[in-house]
Amino acid sequence: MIKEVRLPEISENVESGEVIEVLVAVGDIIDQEQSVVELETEKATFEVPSPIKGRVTEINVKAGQKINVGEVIVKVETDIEARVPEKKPPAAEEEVTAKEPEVRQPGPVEQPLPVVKEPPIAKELEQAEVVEQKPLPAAGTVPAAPSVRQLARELGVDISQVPGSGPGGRVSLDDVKKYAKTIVTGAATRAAPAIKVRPLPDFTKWGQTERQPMTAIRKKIAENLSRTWSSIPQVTQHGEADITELMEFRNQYAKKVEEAGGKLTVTAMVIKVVASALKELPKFNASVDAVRGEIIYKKYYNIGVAVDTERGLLVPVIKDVEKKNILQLSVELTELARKTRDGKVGPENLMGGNFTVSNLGGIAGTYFTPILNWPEVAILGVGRAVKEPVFSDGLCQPRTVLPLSVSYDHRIIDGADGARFLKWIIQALEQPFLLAMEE
Ligand code: CAO
Repeated sequence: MIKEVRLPEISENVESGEVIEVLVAVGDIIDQEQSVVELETEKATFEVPSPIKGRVTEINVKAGQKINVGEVIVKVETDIEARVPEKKPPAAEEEVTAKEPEVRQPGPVEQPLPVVKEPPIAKELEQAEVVEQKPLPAAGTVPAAPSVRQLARELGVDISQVPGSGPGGRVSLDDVKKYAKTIVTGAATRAAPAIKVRPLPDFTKWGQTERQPMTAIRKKIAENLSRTWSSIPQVTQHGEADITELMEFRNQYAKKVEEAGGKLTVTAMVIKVVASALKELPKFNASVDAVRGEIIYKKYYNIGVAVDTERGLLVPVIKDVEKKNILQLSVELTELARKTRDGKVGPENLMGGNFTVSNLGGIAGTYFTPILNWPEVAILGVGRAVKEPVFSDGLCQPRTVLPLSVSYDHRIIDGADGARFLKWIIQALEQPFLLAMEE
C-alpha cells in the first residue's frame, strides 16, 4: 500500500516552510521517525520525521521549494515485507504470511495514528493513503478547535494572544472575533500617520552591487525587532561586576564541567545568577497583557540564550533553570548552543522563555543596548570581561571587570527596579561561593 507523508502542523501561525534538503531518495527503505526533509521556517530549522516505515516510491518536493502544512512530501510503500515472499524459504514465507495482518493493519508500534480505510489491493498503487502526522511539538500550545485556529489564521490573529473564555483557557470562535475587534478598534484610535516606505536610490549608479533574498528567519527577525522597538518603551541601564573571584571559581571547576561534557563559561554562570534575580524581582519574570490590562507573573524560570548562527540570531531556551545546578546548566548550554548552530533545534526549543541573556563578550565590545525579546519584559546584555586597574581600600589593583547592560519594558518596570535588578546581579556575580552553593 502506498501512503502519503505530509507536512504536519508546525506551530502557532507557522503554515509553511522552505525545503533546505531532501534527506531520502526513491527506493530508500526508511524507518518510522526517520527524517525525510530538512525544513526552514521563519522560526527555526528542523527535520521532518516520517510517521511510517517502508520504501520511498515518490518524492514530491525539492530543495528550495516552499511547502505548506498538509502538502505531500513523499509517498511510501508500507507493505514491502509482504511483497517479497517468493525469495524467502518456506519457513520464512510462513513467517511473512503470519506477519501480514500486522503490516496491513498497523498496531501502535508500526503506526500509532488512525489509518483511514484500506483500499482494495488492485487499486492500492493509484490510491495513496494519507498518513495523518502528529503536529510537530510546540511549547505553550493554546487549547482551541481546528476551526478556531483556522479563523484566527484567516484574520491574521496570533491565537496565543487571545484570552480564552472556556475551561482551561480554551479559545472559542467568539473569543477570536472579540479579540480581532479589539485590535482593529484599538489600532484605529491609536493610528499614527503611516510612515511611507521610501524608494531606494539606484546604487548601481555608483558601483557594482549584488542583491540577495532575505531568508525566512532573517525576515522574521527583522519583523519582530521592528515591532518590539516601535511598540514598547524600553530603557537600558549599564553596570559592571568585578568577576575576579568568579574567574577563580571557574578555573577551579572548569575541569569537572569539562569531564561532564560541558564548558563552564561566563554565560552559564550569568544564567544561574539571573534565575535567582528573577525570583527576587518577579516583575522581570513577567509579560504584559495589553488587551486585558494585566501583568502575567510566571512562576517558572525559563531563560533564553542569544546564539549567533550562520542563519542569524536564534534564542533557544533553557527550561526550569532554578532546578539545575551550575554543572547541569553548563552541559545543557554547551549542547543547546551546538545544536542551534547546527540548525538542529526545533520550535519547542525556541519557545517559552521568560528572560533572555545575550553575551557578546566571547567576541568583543563592552556595553550595548539589547532589544527586548517580546513577550519578555527584560534582557541582559553581557560585554567582554577585561582586566582593569580598580581602586579599592586605597589601593589600585588589577581586577577582571564584566560590563553588563539590562534593557527593560518601561511600562511595567521603573528605573529604580532596573537599578535594583542590576545591583542584585552584580552582587551575586561578585560572591561566587553563593553560586557554588545553589542547587
Ligand atoms: N567576557 C570574556 N570572555 C568571554 C565572555 C565574556 N563576557 N563570554 C565568553 N567568553 C569567552 C569564553 O570563556 C570562551 O573563552 P575560552 O575558549 O578561552 O574558554 C570564549 O569566549 C568563547 O565562549 P563561547 O562563545 O564558546 O561560550 P559562551 O558560553 O560564553 O557563549 C553563546 C555561548 C551561545 C552565548 C555565544 O557563543 C554566542 O553565540 N554569543 C553571541 C550572542 C549574540 O549574538 N548576541 C547578540 C544578540 S543582540 O541582543
